[in-house]
Amino acid sequence: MHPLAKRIQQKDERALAKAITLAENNGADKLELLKSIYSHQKSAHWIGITGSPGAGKSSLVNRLISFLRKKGMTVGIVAVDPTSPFSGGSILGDRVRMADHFTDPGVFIRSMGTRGSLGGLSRSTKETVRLMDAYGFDVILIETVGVGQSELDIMKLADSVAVVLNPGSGDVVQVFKAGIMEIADLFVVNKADMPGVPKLLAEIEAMLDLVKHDSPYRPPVVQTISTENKGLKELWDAILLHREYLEKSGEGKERKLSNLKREVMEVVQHEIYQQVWTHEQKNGFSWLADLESGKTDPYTAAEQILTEHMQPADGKQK
Ligand SMILES: Nc1nc2c(ncn2[C@@H]2O[C@H](COP(=O)(O)OP(=O)(O)O)[C@@H](O)[C@H]2O)c(=O)[nH]1
Ligand SMILES: [Mg+2]
Repeated sequence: MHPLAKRIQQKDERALAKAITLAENNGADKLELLKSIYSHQKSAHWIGITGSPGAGKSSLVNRLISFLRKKGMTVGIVAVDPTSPFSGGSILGDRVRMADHFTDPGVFIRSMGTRGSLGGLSRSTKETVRLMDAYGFDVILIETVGVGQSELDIMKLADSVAVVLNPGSGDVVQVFKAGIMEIADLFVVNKADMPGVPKLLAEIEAMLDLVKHDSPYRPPVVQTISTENKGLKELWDAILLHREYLEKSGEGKERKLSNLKREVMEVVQHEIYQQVWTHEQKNGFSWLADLESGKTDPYTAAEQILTEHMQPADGKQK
């Protein structure tokens, strides 16, 4: 067993932080670590929270943490903010707001940047969530800005996805365009103290009619005012109801399995790429000169690399 895995099991927070860094930086013994913790996961409820910047995701997460702590539940939080590659920006803002929770041993907050995640943001986020799960948090919240494909991929790893929208923001169209509508399990109309709530509610329902017309599950819509700590119970009830649906319908198992399938393929893809890259680097990218002189083309070069990699000249599998 990886030494960090053992310490994580003993609820050593510093070991958890170290393990996440190791995963993020793609350390040499990363797979070893992930193998050791895999069976220690306690199937926490993974909840994704997505929406436009400024929608109130962090405020909501902050309130949800307090709400869950009062119920005696422990919470791990992964804040993914690809718009802040430097350690400042909104991540820092989130940190300040989350400050109340930093001294609480039942809460663990980790911000992820895009830096260092060689295997892709969605992969290192997933690994972080798994590490937190193995540590034993009851609930894991994943906050991400709904902007691109990698954020969409991140949301797919959650059991329940909450999409945060604001009245008067034109969010619904954005969400629809980004393909988030299809993965939403519930909608949160946050800033319900602002004008335009009925219009937004109608827009969401119309959009749901369009997208989810043949599904047995219709995502509920809850209203919150996170600045006033309102609607948190309704939000949590909706999340629990979705969890119940996942269990009863068997969809939860299906989702987990298709996520696992994707994860295996991601690891394979990454490991092969890494091996090929290392090998080619050692050989000084021998095909580069031929590319430059026009003797070969990128596709032939790639084909040769793949062939050579899969069937080495000495006949032994690499
Ligand atoms: N009026 C109002 N403002 C809110 C509400 N929730 C959050 N805000 C404000 O919206 C801004 C963005 O919030 P934040 O949680 O950082 O959004 P994030 O970018 O989605 O994480 C902050 O200034 C919050 O105080 C709400 O329910 N009502
Ligand atoms: Mg935020």
